[in-house]
Amino acid sequence: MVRSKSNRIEVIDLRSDTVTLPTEEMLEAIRNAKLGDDVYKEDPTVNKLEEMAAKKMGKEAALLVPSGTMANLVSVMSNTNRGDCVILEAESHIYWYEVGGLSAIAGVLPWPIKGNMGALNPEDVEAAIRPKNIYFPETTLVCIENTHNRAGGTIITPQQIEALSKITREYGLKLYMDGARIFNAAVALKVDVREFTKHVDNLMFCLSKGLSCPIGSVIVGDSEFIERAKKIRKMLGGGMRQAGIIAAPGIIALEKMIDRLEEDHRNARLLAEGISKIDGLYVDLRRVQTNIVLIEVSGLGVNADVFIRKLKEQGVLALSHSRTKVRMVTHRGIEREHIEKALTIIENVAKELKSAS
Ligand code: TLP
Repeated sequence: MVRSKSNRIEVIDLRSDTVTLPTEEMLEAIRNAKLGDDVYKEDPTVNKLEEMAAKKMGKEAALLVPSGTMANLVSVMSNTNRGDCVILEAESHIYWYEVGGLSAIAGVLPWPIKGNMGALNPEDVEAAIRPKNIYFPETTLVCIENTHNRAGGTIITPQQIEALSKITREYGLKLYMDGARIFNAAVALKVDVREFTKHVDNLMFCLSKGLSCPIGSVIVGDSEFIERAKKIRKMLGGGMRQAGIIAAPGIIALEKMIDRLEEDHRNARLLAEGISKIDGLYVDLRRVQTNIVLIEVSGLGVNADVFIRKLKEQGVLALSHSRTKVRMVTHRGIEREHIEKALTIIENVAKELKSAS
């Protein structure tokens, strides 16, 4: 069991960076936010956040939405017509974790392609574009994810995006980026985020992950696309009224929370390297590029759920990635000291399970 200096029982929550709580400054900003009705475009705080986000991403306009899932759905719908074919990575969040909204609501045909560490190969994308004929749906959109969650927080580099954009432009398709954690990618490569955004037509990023906001994601693109997105957001019930209470911490996130992501990456590296030394556990260190660590536990003779349950009994929380893989994510609530404590617990649990197998 983990105990803090004051002997309180503490949980080390490595399930996701979505568990981060707002800072005191964010709470204060919520309290003091100037508000209005955002459906009438009259919330000054939302307007300010959207302007900041568009500028930061080097695009014309932006739109605040309640969640990353809604951002992806609205964006897919704004980029396509019903019946279109959408190329996306086979383990992308849109395909895996968004309750099939792509087919159930957007009415498009997902065309998944296996990537390499999350990155789509341009030749594979080109080969997957359906030729125009009477039988085939029209391929109109390619989606990428950056960083790639299920691949382990891997970065799709600006060069890789540029190579894809050459194909999408040649064939007249749109290129969309689920950039839920795009600032993690930018901080890790020490480049301006626009290096990633300049080759895509539009994207979304999340405020409510490593950036620590309680709610919110932002869609960014050209003005025409954002106008369409606004209407679709309304149709889906995502038109919000005094949404400045969501935008206010978002402004602080963009001003102050980006650079500190580096600390999460350092902690993830520390965690990954520590775990890779533990008998029975395996981490592919090439994939540990940002704040996600994937751990293969089959060497302990158990599945992911058993390992996660044992860790939880000792106060360390993690999520299942697949039958034999466990995911841990670092974030603002996790300090170096927590990583050191977690490593001791992980090692003890691994020893116990290995000796029993
Ligand atoms: N991901 C969550 C879970 O849904 C798995 C997490 O804990 O990582 N795109 C990407 C790449 C994401 O990782 C997520 C959230 C979303 C979109 C959706 O964001 P929300 O949770 O705000 O709907």
